[in-house]
Amino acid sequence: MFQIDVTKTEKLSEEQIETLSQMWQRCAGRIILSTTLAKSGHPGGSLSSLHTLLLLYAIMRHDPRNPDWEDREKLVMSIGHISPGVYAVLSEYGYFPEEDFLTEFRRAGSAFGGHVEQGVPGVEWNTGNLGQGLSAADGFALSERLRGNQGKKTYCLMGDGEQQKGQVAEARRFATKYGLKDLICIIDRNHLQIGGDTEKVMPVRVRDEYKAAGWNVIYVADGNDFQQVYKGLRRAYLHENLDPERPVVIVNRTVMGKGVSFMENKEKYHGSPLPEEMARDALSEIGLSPDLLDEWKKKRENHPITSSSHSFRRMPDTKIEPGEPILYDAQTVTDCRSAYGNALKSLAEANNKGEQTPKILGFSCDLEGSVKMQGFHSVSPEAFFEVGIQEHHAAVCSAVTTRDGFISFFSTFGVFAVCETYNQHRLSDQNETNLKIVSTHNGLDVGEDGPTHQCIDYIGLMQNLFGFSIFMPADPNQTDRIVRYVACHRGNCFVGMGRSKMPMVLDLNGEPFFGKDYEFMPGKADWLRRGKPGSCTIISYGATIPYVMNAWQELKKAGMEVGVLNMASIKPVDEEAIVEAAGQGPILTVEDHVVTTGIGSIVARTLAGRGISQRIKCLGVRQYGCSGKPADLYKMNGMDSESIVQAVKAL
Ligand SMILES: Cc1ncc(C[n+]2csc(CCOP(=O)(O)OP(=O)(O)O)c2C)c(N)n1
Repeated sequence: MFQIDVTKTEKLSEEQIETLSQMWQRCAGRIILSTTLAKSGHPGGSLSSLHTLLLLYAIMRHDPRNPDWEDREKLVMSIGHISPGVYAVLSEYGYFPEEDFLTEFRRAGSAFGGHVEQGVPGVEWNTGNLGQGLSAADGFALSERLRGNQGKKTYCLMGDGEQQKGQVAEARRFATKYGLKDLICIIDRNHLQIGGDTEKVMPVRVRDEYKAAGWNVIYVADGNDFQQVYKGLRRAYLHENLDPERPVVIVNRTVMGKGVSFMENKEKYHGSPLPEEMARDALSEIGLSPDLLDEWKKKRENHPITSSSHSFRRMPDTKIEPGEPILYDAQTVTDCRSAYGNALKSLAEANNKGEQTPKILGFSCDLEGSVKMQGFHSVSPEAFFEVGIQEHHAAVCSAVTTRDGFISFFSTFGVFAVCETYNQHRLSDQNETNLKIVSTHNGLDVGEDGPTHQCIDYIGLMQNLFGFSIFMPADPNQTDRIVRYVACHRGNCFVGMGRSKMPMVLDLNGEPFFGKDYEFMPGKADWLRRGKPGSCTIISYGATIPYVMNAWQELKKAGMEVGVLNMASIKPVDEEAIVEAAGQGPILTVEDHVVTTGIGSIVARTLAGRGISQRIKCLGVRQYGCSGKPADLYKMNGMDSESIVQAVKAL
């Protein structure tokens, strides 16, 4: 494999340049072939950044025969659309045969997708949603720093149009604040994006912005010249005449479509392949046979898909000690977020304290006190990250660290943890991360802060993300057990809670329902109260449970013994319990959530899917809330205890 030792090689030799030029020729050919054969794709940026890509893999520590090698350095390809360039170079370095790429690019079921994905060996992070890559690189660089891997680099290749995204600024600041000095970012400054000249679409003073954020800035006047690009990379690697404590950005001035005269400096080729005739001309100009096109066309026609878009890199298994559960007694009245904070602190004590490298990380966005992360912070200061009001960055960065084996908790209010950052979670989910979103302040239960702060669509949104579980504890005891459960079990999950203090859920003997022997099980609902045969069942979760329990009491007084089913595990849901409830009698769902997209619809879908006919009434949020006491807001929406009683009586 072609490698250059930057510590020993001051400048490229003629021979090295010759080798690189030959590699360039083959890769440029693959870029043209793959996009023309697929009749789609992004050749322009692939060609403008090809010199950089070839040199990056020459200086990086990596092993194509073992893409999961623990000691490898990582490169995040923030501009996922230049997949033809990335696949061309990875195959050049021996990660897979060029045939796999050229015959499968953009075909259904193949790993060689239109934007880079981890299914392709050598790809570290799926991208495509511009602006998230630097956050991902920050996350990988942070993991290295936490492991004490001083000097081990993390690289990120970005576009210049991409610099317009606000999240890039968030990631920049984070890298400076947390001293990610081994992070090297390269910007492909071809001055073009889909809409044309970057300065016309939206001017960005790229170098000034990085400088202002405290980064070292290197400018390479010709980013399509191997010697110049190498010098820039070497200087960044060695921090030559640079602040050794700061990350480095290299701005490479390049040419879109470089190497094919009729593609150069044309924004059209950002995302358009060449028609076949022009592709033949391009191959000739590159110095390759134009016949290659027909040869590969034939091979592509006969080639079955052999790569798999789901063969992801292995993720380290981290053993987490659940610690001693905290039991809140029958008289305690507290909020679930305090129980979360206490559980997280106890997890830090059991897993981070005295360890050289912490296992559990915590990320907050200027709401440490409100989301109760202070305990975790005090026990484990090195594992706590105050990201500021930069939720998009926090969501991605925290998720990325989990790919390196950390168990990361990301906590903020529901509107920021879910609504603000939905697309970030979506991409992390596609990257099969292991993020624990613990979100406080959900629902009308937020109260006086009003509708901007009342997240009423957390289930509706999070249930769309295939890899996420959704858990909504009914009280502080259940919160404690759920938090410990999610810390110890792999998978993305959302744990949501309201804001208010609440009483413990008690059994008929007046003891905590989620007592000493309680263990949380996903997909298992809790019968808080069993109803008489033929009676109605109230299905609810989270902040409405105290209201439901009051209603149960009132109904009992009136001689009606209804069932109460707590659905703490919304996804996966306990279908059998729903079926059992429907077998008893009618169902009333009660939730602090938009009434059409929460548990009510899940129950209806479950029963309809099984062909079970039963009456369902759904109580929930029917319009944006307003400022006020949660109890008053519940009353306004017809979901307070009295309304629940009335609804049951009417069923
Ligand atoms: C968040 C987001 N918005 C829009 C797009 C659509 N898009 C794909 S590439 C691109 C332009 C990127 O420009 P640049 O970073 O300069 O890359 P280059 O054109 O040089 O390849 C846009 C707007 C996207 N992928 N992500």
